[in-house]
Amino acid sequence: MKVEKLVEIIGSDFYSGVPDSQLKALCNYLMNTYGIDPKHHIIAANEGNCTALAAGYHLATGKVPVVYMQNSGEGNIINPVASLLNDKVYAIPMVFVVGWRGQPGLHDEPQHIYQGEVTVKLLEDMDIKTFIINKDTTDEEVAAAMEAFKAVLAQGKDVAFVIGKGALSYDGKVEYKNDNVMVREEIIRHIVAASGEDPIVSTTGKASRELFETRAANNQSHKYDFLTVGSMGHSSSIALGVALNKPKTRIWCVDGDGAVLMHMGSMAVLGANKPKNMIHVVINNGAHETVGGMPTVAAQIDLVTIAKACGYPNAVCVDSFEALDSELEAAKARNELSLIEVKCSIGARDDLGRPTTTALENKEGFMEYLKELS
Ligand SMILES: Cc1ncc(C[n+]2csc(CCOP(=O)(O)OP(=O)(O)O)c2C)c(N)n1
Repeated sequence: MKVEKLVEIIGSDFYSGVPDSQLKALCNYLMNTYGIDPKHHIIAANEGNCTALAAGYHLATGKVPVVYMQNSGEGNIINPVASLLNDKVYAIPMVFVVGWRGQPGLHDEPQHIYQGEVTVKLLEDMDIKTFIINKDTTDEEVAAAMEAFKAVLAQGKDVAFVIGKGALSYDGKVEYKNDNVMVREEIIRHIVAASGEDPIVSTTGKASRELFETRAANNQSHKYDFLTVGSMGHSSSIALGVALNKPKTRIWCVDGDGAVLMHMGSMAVLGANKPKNMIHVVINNGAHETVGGMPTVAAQIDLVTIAKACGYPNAVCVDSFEALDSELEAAKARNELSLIEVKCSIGARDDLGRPTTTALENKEGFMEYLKELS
């Protein structure tokens, strides 16, 4: 169905979400229609954050908001859904629009398989009434589902439209760009050159795919890298866990700005622990590039100051390869936690592949390699 029709049928004037490639039509429609607009459309840090923000909208207006998200964000909404929205607590009505990755029967990446299997069950367990929109679902069927949903919403309960692959379309185009010049894949090549045989924990999305392809192009083993293919926002905590237990090994985290924002509390925990053997590189393109390029708020925040305030002894920002190379070497030379924020453009190669090893092979190779290190 056309996204304009879905929006008309839902009839809400406030959307908060974390972008998803499967919801690209909705994200691009919202960006073209509202941009980022405090009254109508806010891209928040994680899906729980969206849910709470939307709850505040309801408290202030009495109206029903929409939260859009990939199904991987279900974990992030469960707490506010169960203990804030639920009708045994505050009975706050909300419409969720959930991109269904890993829909059973359709091929998808490992991180989406189990989440895809439990997507509808989890919503139902959370007492959220669901309606699945697939490619062949008609506008009339969606309108009828929304009519039924209205009675549910009126009781202070929550509902969800679960969106299958290719179910939403939008003819409008949006060009996402910024003024930065460095390309993420090239940044990753420079990090790989500097890190040598050090382990790297990389973040969710194309950064990990580019790291995988960089190793292949260099004829290097993949054993150096733990690719955090799911669990967005947690790669720096994984790296911290490794670093604390391999104190003589330098551990790198290659992070994204969307991921850092998603669970930013991890920076405070990193800063408090100050692992001397960890280098945290945040590639900041101010965007959720992997899922389409929709903005994060990271272009407007000062990550270096945040890191320093969290207790990182060293934090710098670079916007050229020359500065990047020299900061990578400086971080290696000092025996202290360092953050390097790298200003990055928005975009990636069209023919970028996906890891050809399984997630389990990746873990086993990485763990075997860590055994050699102390
Ligand atoms: C909890 C959760 N929500 C949403 C997604 C979908 N998703 C995958 S990558 C990505 C964007 C990551 O943005 P960033 O960290 O800035 O990296 P970039 O893609 O820009 O390199 C999103 C939203 C996800 N994997 N997990």
